[in-house]
Amino acid sequence: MPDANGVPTQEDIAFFKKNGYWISPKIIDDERLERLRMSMERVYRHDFETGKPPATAWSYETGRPNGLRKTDNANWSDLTIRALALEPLIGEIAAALAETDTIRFWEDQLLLKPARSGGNSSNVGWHQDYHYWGCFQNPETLLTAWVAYDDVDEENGCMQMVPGSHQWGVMRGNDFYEQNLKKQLQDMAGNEERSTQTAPIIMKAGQVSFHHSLTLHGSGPNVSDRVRRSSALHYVTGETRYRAGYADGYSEIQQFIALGGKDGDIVHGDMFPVVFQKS
Ligand SMILES: O=C(O)CCC(=O)C(=O)O
Repeated sequence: MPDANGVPTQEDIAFFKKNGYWISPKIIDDERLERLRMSMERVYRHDFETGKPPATAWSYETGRPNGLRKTDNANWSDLTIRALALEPLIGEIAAALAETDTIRFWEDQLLLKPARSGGNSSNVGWHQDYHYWGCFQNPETLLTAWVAYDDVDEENGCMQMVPGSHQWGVMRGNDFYEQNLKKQLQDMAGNEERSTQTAPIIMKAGQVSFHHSLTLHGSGPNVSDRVRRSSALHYVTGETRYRAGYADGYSEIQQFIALGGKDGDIVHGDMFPVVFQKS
C-alpha cells in the first residue's frame, strides 16, 4: 500500500519494476476533477485561456464525433490542465517509481472516448511510448502518468497493459492508431512467443496510473453509456539525454536545440520544467 499521500512504497516500486506500470490511489479530488472536465470542454470549443492553441487541437467543427478525441499539449492553452501537469505529488510519485531525484514535465495529451464509441473508432492501438520518443537516449528515464477524469473500466475502454513488456526492448509493429487490437497484439508479441496476457487499468476518477516508456499498452472501444476522459502526462528525469536525429519535430526538442542542446546533453530548459526535486 502506498503511504497516506499516495507515494509508492518499496513494494509498489518493486511492482512497477516487474510489471512496468503502477496505479496510485485517488490523489486528485472531485472539485479539481470537475474543473479539469470544464477545462477540457473549453479546449474543445477552442476557447484558449492563455491565448495559445495546443500543438494539435480536436474541435467540434473538424473532429470525428465518435472517434477518440486527442489533443496534444493542452497544457499550453489551459492553466488548470497545466497545473495538473506540474502537480508536485504526481512528480514525487514518478520520481519514486523511476528511482530518481528529479522529474521534469515535457508533454501532455488530452484524451476523450465518447460514450458508445464502439465499432473500432476509438481504440488505441498497442504501442510503447518510446517508439515515438527516439529523441531521448534512455527509455528507463521516461514515464507517463495517466490521470482518470472519470471512473474507467473495461466497458468504457480503460487502458490495458502487457505486464513485463517494458523488458522486451523496442518492438516492431507499434501503432497508436491501429484498431484491430487482437491481431496487432498477436503479431507483436505472439509471434515471438511472448505472453499476450493483458491487465486492465481499472480506476476511480482521480486515480493515476503510471507506465514505463517501453510498456506495451492500448485500449479498446467504449461500449458503455459513460464518457472516458483523461490527461496523459509525459515526464523525463534529471538523467534523460537528448539523442539527435530522431523525432526532432517535437517543439520542446526544437527549443532545446535552439538553446544550444547537443546530442547526448541532459534535457533542460523552460520546455522541460522541474515538477519534483528531492531535497
Ligand atoms: O488513453 C489511452 O487509451 C491510451 C493513452 C496512452 O497511450 C498513453 O497514455 O500513453
